[in-house]
Amino acid sequence: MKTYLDLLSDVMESGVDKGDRTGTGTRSVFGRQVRYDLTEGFPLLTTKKLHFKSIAIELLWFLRGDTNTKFLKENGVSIWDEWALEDGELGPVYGAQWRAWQGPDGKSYDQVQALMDGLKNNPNSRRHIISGWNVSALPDETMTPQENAAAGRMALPPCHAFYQFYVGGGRLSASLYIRSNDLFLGNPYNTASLGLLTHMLAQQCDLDVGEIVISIGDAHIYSNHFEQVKMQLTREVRSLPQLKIKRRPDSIFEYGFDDFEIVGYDPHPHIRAPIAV
Ligand code: THF
Repeated sequence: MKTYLDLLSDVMESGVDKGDRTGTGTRSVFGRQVRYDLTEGFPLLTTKKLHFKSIAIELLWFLRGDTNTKFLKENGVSIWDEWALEDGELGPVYGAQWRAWQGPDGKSYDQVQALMDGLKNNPNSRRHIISGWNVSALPDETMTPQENAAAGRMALPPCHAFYQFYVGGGRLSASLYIRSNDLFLGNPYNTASLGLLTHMLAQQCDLDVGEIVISIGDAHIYSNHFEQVKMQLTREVRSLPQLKIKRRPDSIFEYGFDDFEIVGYDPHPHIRAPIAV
């Protein structure tokens, strides 16, 4: 995960300081790409302890088509609480777009099922895509996340907006475009989440895993994370853990948290940082 530390240094050294929506202030660069070879281990950050459960539960929540924090809460995950309504609703965020994109024809489109069918029946396709960027459901930028959710719009526009998958040489690779990436808190989650999804899809399709490639638009470090970043940059990377999937569920929708085991994870201690809302 040296790649990640290099990206942090790049932003600290060559980024520009600017204001942002949350009023916190960031240092950022524009347009970067990082890649991880999944055959070398599971890309779970070792220079800071990550809560794998939050990452896995969030991904299972997307795959359920769920947009209410109730399921997250029941599983002890609070990472979406800041943007939700009192009843947990977030409007048509990731889960809704992945599993039930509403077409102008009144039809509902299940992009994950279509992806599974495509990977199995037409692996060479160049259209293995899941898009979260549904323009018609984007928030009204003059309103708060909660006001948008209450109005049936997304509380936040998708950050990890465009997924593409590729089958070649018996391996499944994944590419993800993240339009705006909180490098200290969000990026390690996004990386591990994409790694986990790729492993799950590969298992369902009887493929081996290949690479994950993440392309970032606005790559930023919040100004109240600078000290944490500096501390992380003093740490030595350690060898990556392995992901074990303990059974093969009948479909991509039937995985549970207990099906996953992270083996050999030996990270440096957690570093606390405030999330910008
Ligand atoms: N907003 C901001 N500012 N950054 C993000 O990364 C982000 N997301 C999601 C939506 N809005 C965002 C939410 N994802 C944490 C991690 C990911 C989140 C939100 C919060 C976080 O605070 N992580 C703590 C531990 C918390 C825990 O696991 O319970 C950490 O130290 O990693 C990007 O998709």
